[in-house]
Amino acid sequence: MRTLRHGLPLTSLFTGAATVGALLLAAPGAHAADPPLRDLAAAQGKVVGTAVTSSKLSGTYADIAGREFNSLTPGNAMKWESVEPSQGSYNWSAADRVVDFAEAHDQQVRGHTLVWHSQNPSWLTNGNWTPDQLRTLLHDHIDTEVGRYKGRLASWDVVNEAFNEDGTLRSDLWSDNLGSGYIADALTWAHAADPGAKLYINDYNVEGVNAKSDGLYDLVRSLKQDGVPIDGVGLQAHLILGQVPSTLQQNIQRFADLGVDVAITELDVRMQLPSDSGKLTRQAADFKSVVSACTAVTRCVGVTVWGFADSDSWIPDVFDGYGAATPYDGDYQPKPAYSAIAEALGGTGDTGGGDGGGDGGGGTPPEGCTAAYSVVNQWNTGFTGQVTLSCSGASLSSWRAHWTFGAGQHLTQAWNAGCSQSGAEVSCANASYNGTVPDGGSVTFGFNASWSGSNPVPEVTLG
Ligand code: G2I
Repeated sequence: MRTLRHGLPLTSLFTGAATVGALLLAAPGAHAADPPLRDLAAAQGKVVGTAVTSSKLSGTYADIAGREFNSLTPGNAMKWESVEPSQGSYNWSAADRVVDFAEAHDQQVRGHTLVWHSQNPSWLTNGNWTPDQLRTLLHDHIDTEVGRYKGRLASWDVVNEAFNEDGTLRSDLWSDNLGSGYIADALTWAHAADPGAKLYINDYNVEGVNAKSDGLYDLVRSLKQDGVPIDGVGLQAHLILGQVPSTLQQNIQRFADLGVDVAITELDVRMQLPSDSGKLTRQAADFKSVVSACTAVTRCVGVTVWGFADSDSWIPDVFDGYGAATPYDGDYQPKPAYSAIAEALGGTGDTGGGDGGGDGGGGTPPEGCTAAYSVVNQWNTGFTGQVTLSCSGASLSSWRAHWTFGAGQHLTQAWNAGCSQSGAEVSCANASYNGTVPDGGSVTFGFNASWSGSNPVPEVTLG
């Protein structure tokens, strides 16, 4: 089955439950390290997403993006200047890559963004258009882009950053030429192009109750009253260390009470560099309070971070002397903020020593220990599998499991084990926290893989 566009992938809910169940079965003394964030989030009925840079989707960056998140937002790839750099000439390659990657990893996509004052192509901003021409250009842009991805995106940030800090409408290309009605028009056109996508209006500095969020609130209320297709409000949440608004949850709740969903769409928490352990601890608390504010409100669908690693963040380029704003450092090691997100999503905050690789093992496996491979869920291009190691009358202290994929299947991610694939041969070793399979106990690890044609079940050998 495929990702449900309006909710969570059922597969994630299922694998989340399965993973947690497996951890409960772990050996006494092994600490209950958390499963990936996406499994924790799915078990809460929430989305945990990240903005991604399309060109970076390989290697460790791709491994983390696929393993930890159940939603992706293209950071730049779907903006007008990216998709139509010269008039009538489209380049979808970066955007397609994100959408393809998401589908291969059973992730939602949040489209970003259709109408904005920034990152528009110069042919558009330098043109001398009449209002009618501009309206047609905007309509055609929305129709073309939303239509291209019809049925594949969960949501769209249709209108981005439409407000001034005092809650009045921003003066820009759109409002200056088309009046305030451009917002309702954009939503209506997007809905016509993909009636299934959830349509959002998205802004920054609207996380707490303030003049700007009041302006947004009034607009959303009147759009709802007028029957304009608006489904949600995006609170970007580009925050400063120690400055999570105290009214965040109250603000989320008041939008929810208008009958729209709320998403935290671009969370980061910047600090003055260099970072130190005190700042990282404070940052973790900030991440935790934002995610907790979302989990506390039913209609808050989830939280997306604006880049998961400090090396992929916009902050140092724009705020001189600031950075370290994301949950992973520049070497892709999880920071305290990562554990804090896990905790807010119901986990223990124990990362189990990081990136999940096992550390060897081997030897002849004792008789009495067996491995059972099963396909937990399968969709048109991929599947989730799991392997359960069980011992009876014997035990394992560090283990490896091997199999051969018989029909071109290819591993894309694994959890609760470190796995690699060479040709058709897959080899998995225990993570740091689940190397022991006690007498009478079991350990389960899981993986996602691609398939086509057929997906036969291989035999797994231990040792
Ligand atoms: O500015 C932060 C975010 C605020 N809310 C809307 C988001 O769409 C916005 O994202 C950022 C991207 O993360 C940056 O990557 O938007 C920036 C532009 O406002 C993006 O920066 C631009 C650089 O300024 C350009 O020099 C660069 O060519 O990214 C471009 C593509 O890499």
